[in-house]
Amino acid sequence: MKLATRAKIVWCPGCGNFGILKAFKDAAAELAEVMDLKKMVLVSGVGCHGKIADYLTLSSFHTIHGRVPAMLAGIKLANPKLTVVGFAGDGDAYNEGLVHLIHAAKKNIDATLIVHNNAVYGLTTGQATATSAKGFRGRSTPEGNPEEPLNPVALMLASGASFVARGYAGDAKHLKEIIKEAILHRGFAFVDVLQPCVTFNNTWKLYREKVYKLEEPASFDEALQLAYTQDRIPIGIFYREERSTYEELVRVEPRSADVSALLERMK
Ligand SMILES: Cc1ncc(C[n+]2csc(CCOP(=O)(O)OP(=O)(O)O)c2C)c(N)n1
Ligand code: SF4
Ligand SMILES: [Mg+2]
Repeated sequence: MKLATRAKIVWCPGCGNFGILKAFKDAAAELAEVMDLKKMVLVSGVGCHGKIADYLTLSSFHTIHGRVPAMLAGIKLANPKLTVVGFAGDGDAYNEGLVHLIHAAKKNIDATLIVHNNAVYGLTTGQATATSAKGFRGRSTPEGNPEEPLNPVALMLASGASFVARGYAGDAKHLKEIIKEAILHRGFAFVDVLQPCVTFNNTWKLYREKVYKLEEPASFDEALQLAYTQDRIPIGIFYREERSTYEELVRVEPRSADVSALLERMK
């Protein structure tokens, strides 16, 4: 299946989003051997990251700012047979829509969420987000960001996500493997991706120096400890567990009889 659309890619040259697009495309191409990509639905949020859905031929829904996790939950509840994958920005997921993110993890919605974490509001030209570094100078913080950044991996572990990972846009091969595992995971799979924004928060050098790959940790406590690693930045799968998904607990059944009756009435 051809995955690239004819849409012109409008991201700035050198943007980390290119690595995420490549990793996802390669993951989807490999997953096509074991699943029907026509039953995959993508959801993207508002921001530079949101354009990713325009560059992929898969079914997609471009939702409003911060609501990617809520859309994933709604789509999965309406039709549990679909595989749902969301792309959100850090401003989108960790500021505007943080409550939706926490509850999707808590409920263990069977969905994957990939967060393009460039630690800046990119599309609106460089304001600080929840993950911006202390001291970050941008449009809303000309004197330097006074806050400490949020730790998304620790937050998702504490919120109950059953798969928690961090990838790096500069290592598309490694990220592809994480994305494949996340999509195959049954339950809420969260992937925070370190994504340099060359225009408003160029972190390529920092990540090149600090990122290292993890062995998969054995326990929740170990994962939490790793989430707080200082000085270096671990990437890989921090934690995964098997537990009932929200859809299973609320017993959503495809209501085929009702749908047939409805279609009959519409004739
Ligand atoms: C409810 C709402 N608030 C604010 C905006 C304005 N807005 C559009 S894009 C954007 C920044 C998006 O930043 P992020 O989610 O980090 O994505 P990025 O552009 O960095 O990929 C904002 C604040 C909006 N469209 N809707
Ligand atoms: S502004 Fe930043 S995030 Fe947006 S396309 Fe350009 S480099 Fe990428
Ligand atoms: Mg951003």
